[in-house]
Amino acid sequence: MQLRCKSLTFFLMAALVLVVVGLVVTGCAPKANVIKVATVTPLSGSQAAVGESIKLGAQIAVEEQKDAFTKLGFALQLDPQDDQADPKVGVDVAQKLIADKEVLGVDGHYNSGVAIPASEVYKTDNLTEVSPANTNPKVTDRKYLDVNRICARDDEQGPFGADYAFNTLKAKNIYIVDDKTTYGAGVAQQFEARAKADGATILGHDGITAGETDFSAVLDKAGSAKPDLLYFGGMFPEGSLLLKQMRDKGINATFMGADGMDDPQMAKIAGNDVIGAYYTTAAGDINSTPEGKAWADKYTKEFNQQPGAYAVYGYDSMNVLLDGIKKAIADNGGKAPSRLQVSQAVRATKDFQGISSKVTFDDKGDNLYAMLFMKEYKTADYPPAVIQSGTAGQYLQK
Ligand code: ABU
Repeated sequence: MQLRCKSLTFFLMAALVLVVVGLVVTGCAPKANVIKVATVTPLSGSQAAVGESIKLGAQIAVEEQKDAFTKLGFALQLDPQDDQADPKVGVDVAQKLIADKEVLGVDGHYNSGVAIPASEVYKTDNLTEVSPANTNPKVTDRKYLDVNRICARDDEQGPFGADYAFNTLKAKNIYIVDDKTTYGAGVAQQFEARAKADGATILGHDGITAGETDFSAVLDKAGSAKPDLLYFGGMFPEGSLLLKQMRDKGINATFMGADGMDDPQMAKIAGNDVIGAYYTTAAGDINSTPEGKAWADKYTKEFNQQPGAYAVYGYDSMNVLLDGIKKAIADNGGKAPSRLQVSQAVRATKDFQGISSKVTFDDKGDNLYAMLFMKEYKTADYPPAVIQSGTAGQYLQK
């Protein structure tokens, strides 16, 4: 009898081992409850530097929160994706993320022109997005439950720049150039509307193409109009070259851009020609608070490079997302929440204390605490000095 019992135990143990080995070999091993959160930013192409820094900021947040998720019974994983700053690629990435049911949130995108079409895909299954840097009004004006941003909007940023140009820099005659993208043309149009309302004369408004490197034609036209100030709506790869070529041609108008210029690459490309240039941005000076400086030091130590302007916004956006997921898990009795439950929890974010800013979303997904900053390159060193700042809402286009 004892022998039969021992044989049975041996048989059962052997069977268990075989089942486990079989599951592992066939890839069907029982998995921990996985929750994935994605970053979607440009990780290749001319805007890769800014996209990489947002991703690395988000990576810090995920690493910090892994233990908390383990205690809740979930394996938290970062899923970094490259949208190449291209709307078509962004939509393909969005479709891939929608198909992966373990993905519960997206930290991104960087480019408004990519985020807008991609969000039409996320919307099909309520996959929530928190953007660190999309500033075009349309991103949130559609009032999608799953689209949020923690930064300011271009119908605040453009007017903020125009008021500063007209009232503080006393620029009365202005020439505008934009890169014809959703973001660049959008912020330039918002700038133009407020500058005109302030009383400025717009001498001309031309477009360049993203990826172009020779701006002679547009600069010859702008230079002959003799503006006090040239405003550029677009990104740092083109804006920095435009500034450099403007100075090479002897055009000494003041240069002003928007937050597409807010990257260490601007000074690297434009060199000393960057001195005296202004830009508005939704990203503050990370070193202006002790918490911000400690975070920047951690980033620099971990990745051996200084954080780009929006890196900490990538970190804060990810933490807003993870906070919402944790609340949705709690509301769901400790079980994995649905994407809709996560979207609802994220939208309900109130007085979340990030490093860059507090976050409370309004009914559109805009952050009531968003700020705007005017930066001026007094030397060719990044980051340039913040010379004015204020809550973004006060500048909203009238
Ligand atoms: N706001 C910075 C540039 C990114 C974008 O909104 O397109």
